[in-house]
Amino acid sequence: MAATWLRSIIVPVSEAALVIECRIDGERVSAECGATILEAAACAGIEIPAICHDSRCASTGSCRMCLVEIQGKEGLFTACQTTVEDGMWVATRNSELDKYRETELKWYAAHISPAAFAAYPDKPLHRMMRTHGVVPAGKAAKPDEVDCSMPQLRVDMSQCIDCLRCVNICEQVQGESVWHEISRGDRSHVVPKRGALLSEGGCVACGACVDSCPTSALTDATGGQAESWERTTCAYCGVGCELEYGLSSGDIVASRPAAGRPVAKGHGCAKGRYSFGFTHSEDRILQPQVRVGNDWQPTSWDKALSSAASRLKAISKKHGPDAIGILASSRSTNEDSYLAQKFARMVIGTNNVDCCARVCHTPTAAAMKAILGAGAATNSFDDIERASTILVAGANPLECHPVIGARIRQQVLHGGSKLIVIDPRRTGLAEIATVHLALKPGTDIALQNAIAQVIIAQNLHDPDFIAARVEDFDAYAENVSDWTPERAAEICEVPAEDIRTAARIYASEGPAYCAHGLGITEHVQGTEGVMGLVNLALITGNIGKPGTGINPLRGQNNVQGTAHMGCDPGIYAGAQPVKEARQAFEQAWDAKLPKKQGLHLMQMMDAAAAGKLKALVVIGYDIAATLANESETARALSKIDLIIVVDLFKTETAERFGHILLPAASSFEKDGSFMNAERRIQRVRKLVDPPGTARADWQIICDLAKHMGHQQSFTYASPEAVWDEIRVVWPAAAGISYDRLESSGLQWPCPDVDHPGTTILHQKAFPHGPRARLRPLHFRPSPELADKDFPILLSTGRNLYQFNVGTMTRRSSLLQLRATDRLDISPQDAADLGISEGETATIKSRYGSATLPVHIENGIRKGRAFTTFHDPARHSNRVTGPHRDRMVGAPEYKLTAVRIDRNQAQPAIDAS
Ligand SMILES: Nc1nc2c(c(=O)[nH]1)N[C@H]1C(S)=C(S)[C@@H](COP(=O)(O)OP(=O)(O)OC[C@H]3O[C@@H](n4cnc5c(=O)[nH]c(N)nc54)[C@H](O)[C@@H]3O)O[C@H]1N2
Ligand SMILES: Nc1nc2c(c(=O)[nH]1)N[C@H]1C(S)=C(S)[C@@H](COP(=O)(O)OP(=O)(O)OC[C@H]3O[C@@H](n4cnc5c(=O)[nH]c(N)nc54)[C@H](O)[C@@H]3O)O[C@H]1N2
Ligand SMILES: [Mo]
Repeated sequence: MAATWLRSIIVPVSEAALVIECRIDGERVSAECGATILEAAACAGIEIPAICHDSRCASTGSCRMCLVEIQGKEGLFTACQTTVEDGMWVATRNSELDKYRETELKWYAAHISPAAFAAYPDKPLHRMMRTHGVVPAGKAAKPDEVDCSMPQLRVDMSQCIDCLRCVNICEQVQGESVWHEISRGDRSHVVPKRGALLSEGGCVACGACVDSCPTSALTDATGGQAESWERTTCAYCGVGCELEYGLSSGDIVASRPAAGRPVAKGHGCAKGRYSFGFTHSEDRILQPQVRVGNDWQPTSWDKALSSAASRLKAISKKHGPDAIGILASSRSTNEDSYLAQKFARMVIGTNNVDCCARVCHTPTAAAMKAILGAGAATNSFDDIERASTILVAGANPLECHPVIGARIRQQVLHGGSKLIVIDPRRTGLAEIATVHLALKPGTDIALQNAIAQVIIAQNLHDPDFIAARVEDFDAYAENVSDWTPERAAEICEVPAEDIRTAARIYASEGPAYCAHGLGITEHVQGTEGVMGLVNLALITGNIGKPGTGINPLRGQNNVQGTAHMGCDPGIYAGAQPVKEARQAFEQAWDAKLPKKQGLHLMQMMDAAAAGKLKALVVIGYDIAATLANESETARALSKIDLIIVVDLFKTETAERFGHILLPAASSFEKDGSFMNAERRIQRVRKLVDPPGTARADWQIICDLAKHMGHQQSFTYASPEAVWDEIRVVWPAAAGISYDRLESSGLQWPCPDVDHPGTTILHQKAFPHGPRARLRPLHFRPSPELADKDFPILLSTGRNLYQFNVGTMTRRSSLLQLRATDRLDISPQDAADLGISEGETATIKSRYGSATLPVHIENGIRKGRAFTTFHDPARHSNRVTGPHRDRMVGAPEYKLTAVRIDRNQAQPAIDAS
């Protein structure tokens, strides 16, 4: 059974369709079968006062404010807990109930100070008091009684009425259980666990308790009073949460989760809730700039665009169009990205176009396309709650996709699902896993082969599914037959018995949902690692059904969309191969399009290093800071004659290597759409004007195209006009109109306007036919080996509070929660190296070095280390190396052999 938070929303469609009729306060009300009186009344616009109730949590009925009368039944009933029945007559008000509520409200009002009442007029209890004419009569806290230990949350327990909504939502939605109820004197109190301060209680700044709290006991510490609220899609990761942003005087001042939306279901995370401040950061680029010597000079749009256009034309004339590359931004909209690849192909005349998907999930797209025929998640996030087993491979959703992490955790803790985690580190989900396979980095193929060996040897595969939907099973079975768990155990450094247990659970306790991340893809066998997961799903029948599938947790807000729009050298919009769809696009765009195979991002870097790439347009992507092997990237970039950067900020790439800088609008400052990790297209809405003269990417691309002589094909009235062109060239999105997106997102394929969208792919067949062909895989270790000079295997990734190179999150209060990158090492290595917590150490690889503060982490094994790349000043990528996925070129960020040296300059800090 799904957690309460999700249960109400993820009901089977057939049940939800049953409608009953009742009367509430004399009004005829239709409600869904199973709805409570409170919900039925709310549908009819009748508000029943309720203080302890939050629809995301189980109802406790403890405040008893929502008591109602039911005709023909003795006594009073809590509306939040009583299910409405067909023909039921309910009275929510009468003089007795009104009087009772007023008395109760007065009791609550005795805790509310007049100042707090005035300062937070929208808090539910305050609104209720105003409606019922009850005045505040409590005391305000003394300043030292207010807990501001978390920079995002203000805790003033003088205003707490012990409704326990914070306790419930933290436990039942976020799953962190930070808040606890204790008895003190004659009253119970709510306190953070472990310490007196919230920051000591494990708070992750998701803001759910603030959102739920009916008084001003818990409020946002940052931001201000909103005059209005607007809904849009979050600017950070590929989950695609919808949030509402509070606006005041043309600025964003607050944020809250949007209630009842399909992805986040009323939840959010630290970044969506508290990291919007970058929009009005003082160092936003407000005007185009050109480099003159070592300096940057502001210039007009016209001059900057004219200069960019004439220099691009000159380079193309002299060196040919393939001396130019375009990198699109996965932070931009589908509309922006569609135009970026149209610009590359039609205006420049090259297929050299790519985006950051190259470095994260292009291996996924390639592997899934090769076997299943579509390079995107097979299922939906709602399948998490339908799964009996969840396999999380090389992903850390509690930090990188926090709302999905929270849903997985709820499903495991309260929904009864088993959890298998494959990750070298003990991540938050690994802590609650049924089995945690803490493998040696880079050995997933060996592990997957052993899991398959157990499944087949123990006859746990699905013969019916294999017969109907799978090809080449015998060759596959033959290939894994000698991959005994004992053989893999030695390579992967995990117990053979755990491999057997994981295999048994995945194969026999289905439906099994697989979510994977960069721990699989960012390796020399990255594409094969995803193929390995697809193989396992196919032999166990975990494809094309509810609660199953292969579901990449895509990285940036629109990385799925940007690549799918054709920002990849091999495909046009709709992931249609250049080889097959060129003529169709030539017709649609009325232009001759390049045939030559384009360069992908890493090949562009190679071409630049060889002096062959002469110009690069970089839209919203800080390659200088984020590509692996930073010194090689620098060498390549410094050889490019013209680098045009389109960004919100002067990134490392712009600062060190750029020639023209064009100021872009953020997603809060433009209209458009994003595509999330489950193929859902959602609207992005302009909330505020861009600062200075900044423009939306789609406008910048059109302006540049016009300066290059392409007036007609780059004239659009709005992003909607661009989207309507996309719907024409990409038939699977034809049914997704902006009008339909107004109410809710839609998952492609959605070929016509009456189509509901597709939640599960491959239910009856694959795009290429009824069967998918298994891929036998051979484990070939990375050339990046540990030896006596470089004995520790470093992996790099992320933490909850910062996003990628921190360009946006470092310009928010989240910086206070994680100011810099740190090097996590095992207690054993710390002892061997004589390094204490907080000391700085130098990590040195065969490619470069970086200096970082050390954190001793119990979840890391001896011989392994982990760091992030969120602080550009730390240059973590000086350490990462040159190896790439053998099929699509993604860098091997997840494995570098290093030496760690205690920094001699720093005196040791006594860790005790
Ligand atoms: N807070 C936050 N959220 C983010 C981002 C961010 O920077 N910060 N970035 C976004 C982006 S662009 C992306 S692509 C996603 C990435 O999301 P994830 O893929 O979840 O993130 P990572 O931390 O890079 O790596 C995931 C896990 O892979 C494990 N791992 C390392 N090596 C191996 C291995 O050999 N095998 C296996 N099985 N596991 C291994 C690591 O220990 C780590 O826990 O996150 C997105 N969301
Ligand atoms: N060591 C190590 N390095 C890694 C990784 C790793 O795991 N380890 N992961 C890699 C991965 S998966 C990724 S995706 C990359 C991420 O690398 P980047 O994509 O460079 O990271 P972001 O910080 O997300 O930067 C996005 C840029 O887009 C800009 N921006 C935001 N919105 C818009 C917009 O609407 N328009 C325009 N024009 N610009 C906008 C921001 O200001 C910012 O400069 O890092 C990679 N680097
Ligand atoms: Mo990414």
